[in-house]
Amino acid sequence: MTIRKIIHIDMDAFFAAIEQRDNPALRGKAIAVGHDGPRGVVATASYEARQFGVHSALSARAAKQRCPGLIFIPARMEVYKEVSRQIRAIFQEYTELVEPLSIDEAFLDVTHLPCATQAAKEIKEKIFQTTGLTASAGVSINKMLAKIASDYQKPNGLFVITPKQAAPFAAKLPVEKFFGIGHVTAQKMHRLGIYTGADLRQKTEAELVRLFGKAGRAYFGYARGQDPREVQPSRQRLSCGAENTFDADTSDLNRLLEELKKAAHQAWVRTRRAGFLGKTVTLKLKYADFQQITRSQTFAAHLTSEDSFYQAGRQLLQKTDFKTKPVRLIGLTLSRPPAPPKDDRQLQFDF
Ligand code: TTP
Ligand code: MG
Repeated sequence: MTIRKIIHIDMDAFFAAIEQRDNPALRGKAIAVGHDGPRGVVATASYEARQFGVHSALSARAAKQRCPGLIFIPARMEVYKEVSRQIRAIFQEYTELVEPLSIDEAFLDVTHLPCATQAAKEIKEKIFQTTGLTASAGVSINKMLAKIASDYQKPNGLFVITPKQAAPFAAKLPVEKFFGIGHVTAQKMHRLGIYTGADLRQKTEAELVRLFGKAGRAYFGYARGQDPREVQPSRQRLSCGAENTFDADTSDLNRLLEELKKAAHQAWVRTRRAGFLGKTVTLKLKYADFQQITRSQTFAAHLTSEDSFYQAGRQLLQKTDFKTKPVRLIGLTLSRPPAPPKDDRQLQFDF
């Protein structure tokens, strides 16, 4: 059986870190992102504010009591979403198997890579170079342990739980750290004298199922450092493009280039919004007689600018019959090949 390599990435104090990045006057200060009103709540707090006990979901009122100098900043969701798209584009450079959990965290299955720890290190660096923000990474053999690992050395952490360490690590964990064990279940476990993974291991699977229902089976695995849940990629987009039909058919090169530029721009804006990366450019033409043709070119690397995208379309236009056949529609698309099939043959495990 293949041992999986899972990375969990979680940005540090996400909304607050972005506000401190964009306004140097806020750096080093106790800030909260959220609405400062009678019914306001804290979305997140800078690490400086956390020292005073300010955290997500705390009321603005309570937050200011705990931290008198606290600076409230209104949320700028569009900015946070854009950063979220940037980090997802970085994840996609490493694997198609990316499961976003929230705006600032995701699981990545990198079983196909030679070294998961190296990939995690690179991803952290790329995130910092691209966004100016720090992330914490956890690396392990499954989702549960990878998520616990990313939290272990926050902020700016990188923590690895190797295949050998998985079971002993889980044995030491307090039960509330396990996936899906909330406050109520933890209380019930405590009443039964179960405080850690090691305590959980004393119970048989049948006993756990009797006590906790179907979830008991999962707890049985968690206590041993096992978690069979797969990384579920968000449905992958394979292409991103734009096309327009003209008011009048044309064979005029300048007119066609103008339309091509427009389509390239529309398509490029879409790719940026979706965090989409692709190496293949496809030009589509529909001639006046409704015959439709496509011409494609695949590059060695992802396209990185609107101009290179447009220039590729321009080259492709030369390979068509536009001079002799008037054109009624032009489109330009960036695409990527579907994910390769998973390789189950890996035997060696290098973390
Ligand atoms: P988290 O990753 O839970 O928190 P965080 O990134 O601010 O801090 P940490 O370093 O501990 O990871 O959530 C990501 C963002 O989601 C957070 O910056 C703000 C938003 N959020 C809310 O709006 N409300 C909430 O209750 C939580 C938990 C998060
Ligand atoms: Mg976070």
